[in-house]
Amino acid sequence: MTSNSDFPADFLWGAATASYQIEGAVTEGGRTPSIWDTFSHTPGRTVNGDTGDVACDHYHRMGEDVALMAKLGLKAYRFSTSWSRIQPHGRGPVSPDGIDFYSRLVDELLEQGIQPWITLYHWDLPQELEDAGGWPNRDTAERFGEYAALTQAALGDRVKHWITLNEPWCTAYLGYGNGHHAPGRTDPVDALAAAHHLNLGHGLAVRALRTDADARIGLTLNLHSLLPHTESPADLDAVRRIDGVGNRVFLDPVLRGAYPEDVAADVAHLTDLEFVRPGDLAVTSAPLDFLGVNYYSRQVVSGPSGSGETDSHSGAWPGSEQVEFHRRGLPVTQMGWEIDPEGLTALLRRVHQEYGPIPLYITENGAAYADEIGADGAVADPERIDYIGRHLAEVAGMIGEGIPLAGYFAWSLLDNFEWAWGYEKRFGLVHVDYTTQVRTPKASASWYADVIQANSLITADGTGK
Ligand code: GBH
Repeated sequence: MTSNSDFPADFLWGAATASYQIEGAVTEGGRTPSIWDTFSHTPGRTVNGDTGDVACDHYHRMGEDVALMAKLGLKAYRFSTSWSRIQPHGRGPVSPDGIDFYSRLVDELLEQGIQPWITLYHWDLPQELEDAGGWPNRDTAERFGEYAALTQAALGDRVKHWITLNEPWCTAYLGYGNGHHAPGRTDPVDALAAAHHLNLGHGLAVRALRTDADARIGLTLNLHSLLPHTESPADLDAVRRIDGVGNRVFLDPVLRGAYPEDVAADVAHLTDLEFVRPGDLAVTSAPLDFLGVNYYSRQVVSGPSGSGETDSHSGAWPGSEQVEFHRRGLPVTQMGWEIDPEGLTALLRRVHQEYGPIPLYITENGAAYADEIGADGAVADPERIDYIGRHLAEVAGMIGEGIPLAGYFAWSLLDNFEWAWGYEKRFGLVHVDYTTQVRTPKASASWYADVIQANSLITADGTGK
């Protein structure tokens, strides 16, 4: 039987994590500190002073975690490698213990028939490279290309799916613009230079990874799905600006080989982009096999009006700090992010029309809720099932209209260290008790397993829920 709720036979069902959010074991196997170790250990930077020192202790419980993935029936697992675990000084030789950890993980995944999808950079820059200037320093891009080559040399015989960067918007603008993320720097020109060097590092990594003709290589962006507050010229211009510095600054150099001219004009009072050197755009635009998109919410923006909020966002939008963000009063998740599944379709339609044809994957989508283990020992999380189900319905619809959407990775496999929010926010399909490290699959985990098995949103009990 086929219906609108069915997925193509080869649709890739996955779940995702990131190294610093789950591994712990931060001083083991030759690993040196990353910027997130430094940042989380700096008083006032994370909620409750939480750090990733132990996190989900995945480094020591990897076998158990792969068994959970197998029970879920995952076809693919997206995880990130910790740069300072693999190459402790950010340059020079690899750590055999670091390689060994990921090598064992890859072997266990393959044994269970789960495709390993490696993200090479999910925000944990080796502190030594930050001390040398971090992403605003061009050399970091070169170092990243080298680390990509070393990681592939160690794992590329078994790993064929590679994502260079996770959400360079966050690294550049939250790390160097508003300082909400490591390394906590706040300079708009540094933020823009970081954005360019991330794009360049991406291109250098693609070049390195292409030495394996079988490698499938992509980039994951947290693209912003935007609506104007009103149809006024000022609000439409706010959409253009946020789309420019938030989306097109990352899409265009990679998929079109050029920076958008309107964004250069928007930031001209800050910088003439002297860090973009001749030849760079040929590197950033190396052909890609897929684009990964992480989607959580849609944003409504306006020009300066006084009725929205700029605070939490200013600094995250170099050159467009005056743009305001508005709430619509939609239901929100534990993060306070409004739930808007249609925003995903609007976003991917646009990406497909303007940047296609390129295969697309949802490399993250999910929701945080304050999940607790009930008296019966189970975790009921109907809101998460509803959130993921509604987004998957959009995915099915998009496939139906011909958008080349080839897979979906739920964020996240496990509850984990939610960056500046610490352990308070729980995104997992699997609950983690941070005292005992006991894993308890939530109701959403068995629901997701049913969806995967049925390859359809109409699950075993026929309700789709
Ligand atoms: C991802 O970042 C990360 O890749 C992942 O590590 C993380 O755990 C996960 O998401 C959950 O946070 O304030 O309503 O305007 C997502 C980061 C989320 C940043 C959405 C911008 C804007 C939403 N982005 N956010 S809103």
